[in-house]
Amino acid sequence: MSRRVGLSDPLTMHTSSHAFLSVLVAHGVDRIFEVPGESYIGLLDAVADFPQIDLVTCRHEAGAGFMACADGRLTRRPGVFMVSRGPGASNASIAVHTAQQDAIPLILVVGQVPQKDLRREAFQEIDYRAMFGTIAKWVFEVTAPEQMAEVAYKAVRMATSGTPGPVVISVPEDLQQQEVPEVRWRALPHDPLRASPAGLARVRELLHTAQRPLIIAGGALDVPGGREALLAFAQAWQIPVCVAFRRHDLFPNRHPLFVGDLGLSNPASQMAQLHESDLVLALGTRLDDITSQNFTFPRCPQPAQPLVHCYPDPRAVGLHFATEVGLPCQPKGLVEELTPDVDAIDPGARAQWARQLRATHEQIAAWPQRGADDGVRFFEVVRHLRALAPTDLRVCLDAGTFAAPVYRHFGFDPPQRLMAPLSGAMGYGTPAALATALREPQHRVVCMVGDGGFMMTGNEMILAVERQLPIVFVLANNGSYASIRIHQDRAYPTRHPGTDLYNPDFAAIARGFGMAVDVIEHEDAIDATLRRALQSQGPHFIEVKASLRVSLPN
Ligand SMILES: Cc1ncc(C[n+]2csc(CCOP(=O)(O)OP(=O)(O)O)c2C)c(N)n1
Repeated sequence: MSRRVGLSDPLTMHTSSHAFLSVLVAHGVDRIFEVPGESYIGLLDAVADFPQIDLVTCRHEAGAGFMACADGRLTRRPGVFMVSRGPGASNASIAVHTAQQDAIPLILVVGQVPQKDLRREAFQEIDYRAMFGTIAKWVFEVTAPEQMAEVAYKAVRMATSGTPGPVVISVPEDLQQQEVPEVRWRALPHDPLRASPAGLARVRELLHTAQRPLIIAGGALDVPGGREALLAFAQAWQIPVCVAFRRHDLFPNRHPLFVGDLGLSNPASQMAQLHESDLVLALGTRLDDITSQNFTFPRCPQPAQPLVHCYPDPRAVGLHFATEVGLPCQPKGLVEELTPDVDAIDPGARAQWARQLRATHEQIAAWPQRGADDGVRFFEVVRHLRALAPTDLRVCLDAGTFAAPVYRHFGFDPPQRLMAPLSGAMGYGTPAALATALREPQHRVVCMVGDGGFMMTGNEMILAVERQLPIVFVLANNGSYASIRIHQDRAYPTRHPGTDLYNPDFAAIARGFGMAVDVIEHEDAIDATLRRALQSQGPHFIEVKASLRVSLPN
């Protein structure tokens, strides 16, 4: 029978919370984001006994969750965040959804009402299995203190295996501080999933005969060495590469074989060309609706050309599309095995196909010329940033139309990185930048956010001041939820209720936070301001008085 540990017990006591945290630490967890709540002060108290855990106190559970999402994406270990029951968990749900859509390993720990009150609709009670049932990979409510170590172990395993994703652990407050036996559990990394010899042989055959092959590169290639392996493979076989939705940083965008991204606004003429492909190699992508252009490319369910689909989760391979070869394995290992020592084909044969796709991409990616008289054209800010960008820049984006020029024109070249939510969640950008700067202090981080998204989680920016993180925050202030206004202008052109924004003095807010601040009101100030900000030792906030008209349809 377990015993509750009280305040007078010696600190050496090993509690259920210690057991839980020990297992997380053994699996590499070294940072936890949190907004405190009385429902989990037992767990929170135990964190103080783990000096190797950096406890990051946040201002809103969505902010904490987005930070954990970004951290999980960068480390490929579960990002961990802790929140209070009911209201805290409700605020946290946006991050659970983002982790699911973005395939990010994430562990959300929620304090729960005491066991004796469960299912009596006690104060702030929620049944988390029902609440998160469809957006989390696994939801578990602890029923005995001895389970805590096992639960932590399974949470790591569930979050990181197959398609990575979110796990939710609910811990009743009376189960957090019981004495339990010490645990020393750690699973060593599993063997990577490999393709079968028959599968490899079949793909080689297809590679040799195809005349217009195309690679669609997805997030499962975002592993150490994944980008290099993809580049070597594409070059050896002379295959053009398209990146999946918001995965621009997987392949050097300046490379002649880079032919664009599959996103929200691919022109019909470009898609018509891509449909001409006679072999599609979908490597490390789940072929989601946006990447597959609403399940039209490849054609669903029977593609017009042979489809090779490789993803390290058997449930995702060929889920929507009939495959010629389905490979439930690591795409990095696959392309390594398929990359011969010498060039495999005569580059001349496929050059015409690649040149044609590349020319179309270059047209689409050319910087726009559109004029505007109602403020700074935000694409000019993006263009200057591109010119000044360090080779290892991290660009963290919120959701909004201000980000469109980044996706379309910026042109990432690894090791530059793009951190953007596949879920399209507003409020992601600022917390993601903070988590990125904490995890990768050696790299320069720029956050771009709209006036709408900034008012959702911009408050988390105080962490950059507290820890002196040299992040450049660029706020596009166009006085509107412009992305939605664009939709209104197309569907209901005569009016646009609900999308105008009455804004505060953002510069004054940032100054109040204790940051260096600049306001860009004219385009001739962009270059000097960005240069100054990129040199800054601490956080730097730039408000751009942005044109609204330039983003709206003509
Ligand atoms: C949390 C959340 N709420 C609502 C939306 C729908 N939405 C997508 S973009 C957008 C407007 C973004 O406005 P802003 O941040 O000002 O950027 P802009 O589009 O003006 O550049 C909205 C409301 C969303 N994606 N996420």
